[in-house]
Amino acid sequence: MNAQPRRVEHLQTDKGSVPVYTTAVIEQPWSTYSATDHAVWTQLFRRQRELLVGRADEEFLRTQDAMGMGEDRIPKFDELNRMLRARTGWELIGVEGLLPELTFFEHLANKRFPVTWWIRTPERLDYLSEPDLFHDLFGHVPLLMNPVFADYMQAYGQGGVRAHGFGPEALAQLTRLYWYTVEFGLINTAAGLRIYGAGILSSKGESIHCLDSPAPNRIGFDLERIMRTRYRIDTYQKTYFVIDSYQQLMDATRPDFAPIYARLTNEPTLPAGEVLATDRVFSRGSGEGWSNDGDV
Ligand code: HBI
Ligand code: FE
Repeated sequence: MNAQPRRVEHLQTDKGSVPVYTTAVIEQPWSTYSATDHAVWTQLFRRQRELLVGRADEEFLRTQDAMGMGEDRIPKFDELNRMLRARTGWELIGVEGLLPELTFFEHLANKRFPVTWWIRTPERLDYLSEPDLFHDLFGHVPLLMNPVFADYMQAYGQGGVRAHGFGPEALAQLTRLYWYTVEFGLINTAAGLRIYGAGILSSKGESIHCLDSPAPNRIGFDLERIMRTRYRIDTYQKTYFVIDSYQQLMDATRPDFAPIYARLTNEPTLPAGEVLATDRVFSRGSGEGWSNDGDV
């Protein structure tokens, strides 16, 4: 028998909030969710869906519906897995919290997406410093139904496993790539800029900020630029990177990263808020839509 799934969260210590890592793979303890757990799902689901119409990539919203993710109750991993396996060969596995990097990469390389089994409490609806079930399921899972995006996630995991031989700087660069694409990415669609990053999709405030606020930079995707750009985890992003298509992500990730790591060891990292002369900057024109100043 498996042990009882634990709820592994950051610890408050005299050094501040410290992440705790866990490696167990567990069965989703669905029958143990309380009425409050389901109510938190319902409230967050409704709130985000309302906000994300016209903000999220239309494919994300359509796929969420097609998978049967709805507001009524916390979805069952088993049910989502039937659709995922058939479509892209991915499966969800239950985990207790943050995984060590190598463990995380190995799961992705084998098309297993780790989903935290527990959901946040009503007292902390708006901000958590670690993934919970709402972030993982609502934010990450729908795009795993897209074959190109799913291949990117696998390639990322494989790259992560290889990067372990290259030392901490290579790992930091790969983490930035995940951060600025999978978690906080924007996509330039025919209808305008849209959200596809799960860290935005699961956050009310950031869903608004990333598109509506004049403060952040929105810069065209550039692999090496991203791998040099530092980020903050405790505020809204100062910069979002914009892809033209999921194919662009996959194509950028296909080459061997070894020469890139070698080249970047000589380049300084960049602060999150800086704009370079070579950046393709997106801005709101006088009309409604977004335009790309740099590359007309
Ligand atoms: N573990 N469960 C979980 N979910 C994540 O998104 C995650 C992780 N461990 C490490 C990690 N992300 C990051 O280091 C990424 O850089 C890859
Ligand atoms: Fe995430």
